[in-house]
Formats: sequence, structure tokens, C-alpha cells
Amino acid sequence: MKPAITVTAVETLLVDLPTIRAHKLAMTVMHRQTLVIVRLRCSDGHEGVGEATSIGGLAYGDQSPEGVKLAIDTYLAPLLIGLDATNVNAAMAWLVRSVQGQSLAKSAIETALLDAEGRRRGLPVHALLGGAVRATLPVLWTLASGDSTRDIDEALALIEQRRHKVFKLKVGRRDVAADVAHVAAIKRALGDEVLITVDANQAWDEAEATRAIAALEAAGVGLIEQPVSRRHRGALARLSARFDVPIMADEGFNDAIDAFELARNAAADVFALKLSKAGGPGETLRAAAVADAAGIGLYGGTLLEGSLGSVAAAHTFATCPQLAWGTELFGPLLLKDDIVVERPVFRDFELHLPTGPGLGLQIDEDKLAHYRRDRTHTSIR
Ligand code: MUC
Ligand code: MG
Repeated sequence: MKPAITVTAVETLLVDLPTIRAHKLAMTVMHRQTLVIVRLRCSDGHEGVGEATSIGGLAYGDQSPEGVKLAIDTYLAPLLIGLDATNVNAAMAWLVRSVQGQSLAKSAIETALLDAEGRRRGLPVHALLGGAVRATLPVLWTLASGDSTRDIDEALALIEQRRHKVFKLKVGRRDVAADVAHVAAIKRALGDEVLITVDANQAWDEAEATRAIAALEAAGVGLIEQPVSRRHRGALARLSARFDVPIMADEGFNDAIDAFELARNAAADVFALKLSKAGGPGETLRAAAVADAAGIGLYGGTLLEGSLGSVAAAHTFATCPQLAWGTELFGPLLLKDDIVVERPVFRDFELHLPTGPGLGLQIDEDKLAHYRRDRTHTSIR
């Protein structure tokens, strides 16, 4: 029997937004962010939007915005059209069975399905995921200008504005001694009250990581993120066992199966959840449940998504019973401009969940037209 409400059209477009400053990571320097926007239309007239990003094209991971668009336009959109728009789990199971990988594309599509269903039912996305256990989420800020003095000034201003009080520093671009000096200077300037974490984005080998983490721990750093290659799980496990400072898996952790393997091998103390890595909210929450079962702390990560992607993550993370390490959902704040009418609210060190149906955000059509690169539309013939 044909479902009553079906997906009738899927549109993807690339949007390029400038960043407020250069954002320097171990593997790339960002001056802009590209959003892949997915707009999905349903036979009852409801529409849903989703978003996917990468960092520096293919510099960070093996999926690019252009590749996400191609995967959706060529393979995923034709599979989606005609499906029951109200059954998100069934639609995602079909896509997961039919297309290998493509977690970014799948995440954007699942978000769009949830946004449409939320609008249809008059419910926020977190309610469709079982309900939020918190209305606001703590959000850290990444200091990544590359300059210690500028980073300290940036942090002090953000504390003063009550926007952020936890800071993540990007390391791994320079040698270990220079990175340690940079981090220690910032930690000294900000004092004991301010939690400093570092993210090496896989830059070190095990020997470098051992030297670096010992010095960073002594300097008072509170969390070390993905010090070694995502593929070197044995090294990650040895570092986790060796040091008191908690070690977090980011690039080395995607989904529930990774969560199980990492937990089984005691390879990390904390997991960075990201919708983009898991392939959407559903698999993110399955991975979170495995972490909970293993007693592993959770952190709400980002691929520096814009407002739509960050708010989709916020709805998802808000339903996690445990989120011991807070979040880094500051992506919208790194962008000079936005494509939504009302930007998400960051106040008193927290991101406040929008309360409207679906994601609770509206696209600003003029801004979208201004920043968009191209567009493809797949619909029922
Ligand atoms: C990452 O690896 O964590 C998150 C914050 C940031 O500045 O970069 C990202 C990616
Ligand atoms: Mg990271």
C-alpha cells in the first residue's frame, strides 16, 4: 500500500559563508565554511531542512561538501522519493542498506526528515527523539588563531561576555615544544577556574604524544582529544592507560560499533559524538547508549556546522541522559553571517534550544540566494 505522506522532492545546494577569523587546525586553515543544505519536500506540503559540513574540503576527513551533494543527488535522493515521509527510522534503514558510507549525507537527510515530521506534528526535534533532559547545553570555544596573545584576549573577552568559560586549543601544526609553550601560556593567563582542553587532530605519533601529553598534563590541561591517528587504537589505549588526564576519541570514533570496540579495549575515557560521523541523530544516540553502558563520558562534538546542523546536534545531545563533558556547538558563532532568520541563542555560557516545531529555525531565502554556489533538484516526474 502506498504511504499516505511521501517524500516528493529533494534539493541540495552548496552555501559558502566566511568565518570571523582564520581558524587554524593541524591539517588546514579555514577562512570560510561550506554548508550542504538539503531541502526535502513532502506530499502533504511540509518541508524539512538538513545540513552537512566538512572541514577544509577533504583535509579533515574523507567526505567533501561537493561529494555529499553528488551522493545525495545521484544516489540517495532517488531512493528517498516515494518513501513514507513520516517513518524516519524506516527511511534511514533503507538508505543505510542501499548506500555504503556517506555519513555526512545521511545525517543531513535524517535531519531534514525529522525537521519535516516535527513541523507536521507541531513538535520540536528533541521531542521526536524521546524528549530533552536539558533545555540548554554548555558550549566551549576553540581558540585557533595561532597566536597566543590574540587567543588570550579572545578568551578573556568571551568570559566577560558570559559566552564561553571552557576553551579548546588546536595543536599539532607546530612542534611539540612550541605547542606546549602556547598552551601553557594560555592556561597561566586564564587561571585555575578555566578548563582548557587540547585537540591534536591525529597529528602526533605515539612517542610525540607521550611527550606532549606529559607536558600538557603538567601545565594543567583537562582533556586531550585525538592525539594519534584514528587508526592507531592500540596507541590510544596505551596513552589512556598511561595518563591521568582523560583522553577523548574523536576522528577514531564514529558510531555504536566503534563505541563498543573502543570501550572493549579501554581505548579512550571520553567519546566525541557527532551526527556527521554517525550518519544522523539515530545512530548518534545508539552510540551514546553504548558509551553509557560502558561508563564512558560523552561530549557533544561539531564539524563546525552552521546554525541548522548545530541545532540538529543540540536537539540530539539534549536527549542524552549523560553529557559529562558538555559540547562544542559554537559553529554558528564562527561564521560572519547566517542563512537562518533568527540565529540560535548563546547566553550564559550555554546554547538555548529553539522551542518551535522541527529544528525551530527558518531559512532566510535572501541570504540563501546570496551565499549559495549551485543547486540541484530531484523530484517525482
Ligand atoms: C574537531 O576535530 O574537533 C571542532 C571544533 C573545532 O574547532 O574543530 C572541530 C573539529
Ligand atoms: Mg576533534
